[in-house]
Amino acid sequence: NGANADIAITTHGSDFYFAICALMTISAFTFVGLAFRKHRRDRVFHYITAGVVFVAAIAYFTMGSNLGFTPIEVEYRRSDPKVSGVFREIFWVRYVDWFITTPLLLMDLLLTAGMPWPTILWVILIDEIMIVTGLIGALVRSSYKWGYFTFGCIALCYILYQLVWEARRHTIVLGQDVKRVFFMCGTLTAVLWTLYPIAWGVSEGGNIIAPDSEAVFYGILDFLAKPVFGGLLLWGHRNIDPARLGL
Ligand code: RET
Repeated sequence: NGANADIAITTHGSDFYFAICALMTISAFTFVGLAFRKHRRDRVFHYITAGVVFVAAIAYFTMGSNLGFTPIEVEYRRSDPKVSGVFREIFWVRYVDWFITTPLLLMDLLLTAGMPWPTILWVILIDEIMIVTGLIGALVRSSYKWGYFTFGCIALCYILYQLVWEARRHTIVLGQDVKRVFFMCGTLTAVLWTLYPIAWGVSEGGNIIAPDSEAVFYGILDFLAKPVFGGLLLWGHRNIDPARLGL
């Protein structure tokens, strides 16, 4: 286990990743199954949300199998700051997952709010910048990594502003059901997404917590941000006609 990395997940970490993989897979099939209850033209939120958890299931399968990572030298060993040549397992596959799934999650929210396409595409572009800066920062050994992290945090602030302010105000004219589901899922997203840079800071960033703890931290966040978020969103949409949102 972790022959290439001095600091890698143990079998417990691997088991945890596989457990999340199972939960993602179950939710994916559930969301697809629920789509059949709707007319074909009214399934957009089911397809987007099922896609999110399918992609996550594959990413978690990869991490559980101890693949999709590269060893990156860390500036110090947690137990002995003077030792060099220590490598931490950095899962780049996370960012492949997020690059695909975070735009889909934003589409879930911004389409619910009836935002115009130019705004949606623009916010997604900013989101891609956030994910890529996180990836580059994670792969950088030196403290320049914190520069990338800062760019990513600025991007996140802009996204949260769009969600919490612009998009939320946009829902006011769309009726109680839309307002309610957007408020619930938007708030959940705002809280959870703010915790990701903290997880990054103590894992890929500062190498403060062990990769097994990283598995639990990101794993719980991803579970809440994808299957739980998705379930709430689809439930909230049960009586909403997508035509009302211009879809
Ligand atoms: C990084 C590091 C750079 C700074 C910021 C980050 C934010 C990441 C976020 C990820 C969200 C992921 C989700 C995954 C799906 O479940 C890239 C960690 C701000 C917000 C929701």
